Amino acid sequence: MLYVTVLIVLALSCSGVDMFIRSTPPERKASRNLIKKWGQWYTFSDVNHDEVISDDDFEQFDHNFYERLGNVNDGQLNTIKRRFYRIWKEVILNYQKEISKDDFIEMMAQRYDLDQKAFTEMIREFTKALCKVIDVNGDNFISEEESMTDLAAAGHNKMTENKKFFMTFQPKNGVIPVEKIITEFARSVTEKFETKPDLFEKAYTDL
Ligand SMILES: [Ca+2]
Ligand SMILES: [Ca+2]
Repeated sequence: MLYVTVLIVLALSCSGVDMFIRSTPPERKASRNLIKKWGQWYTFSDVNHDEVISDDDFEQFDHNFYERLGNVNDGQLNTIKRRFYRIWKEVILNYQKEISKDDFIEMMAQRYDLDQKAFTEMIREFTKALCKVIDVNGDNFISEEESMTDLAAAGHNKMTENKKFFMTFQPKNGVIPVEKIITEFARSVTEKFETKPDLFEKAYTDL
């Protein structure tokens, strides 16, 4: 009997069962919560609402944003813009021509699985570069007017909703520190499970 059992165990360990176990891909570290957040981020970044993110979205944002500022041709603004475009192209498109929502989520999951610390750092750098664009007067605070310009350029034109979006971040003396936005956004898209209410998720639902 013992001999038979040993044979069965041996047979199983050499068979497809073992092969199956070994060939099962490692479990994803990204949680459902993160996948949901990356999906929201994707939707928000699809400026022209055609359900795909491409250079067109950046160009539309850029065009709207600088048109609102009166198309100033300022060397420093151009440098800030170019820097944000480089990081946007890398983080959002991974240097591709366009990206679908599913591929975007898969790309974020792979980056997150590879190195969570580097992933968070990438998100912080991305948000920092974006805030440099939005913070037109460069005082490291986002005013209501700056926030409105950003949202309108990103394809959101309802004043009341845009104001609600801004108020979600509980401005003090009418402004939100850039650092708060960086921290809140990084938390939103890098925390496996929410440790406190996600201001970005709330803000998106107001739009
Ligand atoms: Ca688009
Ligand atoms: Ca400012």
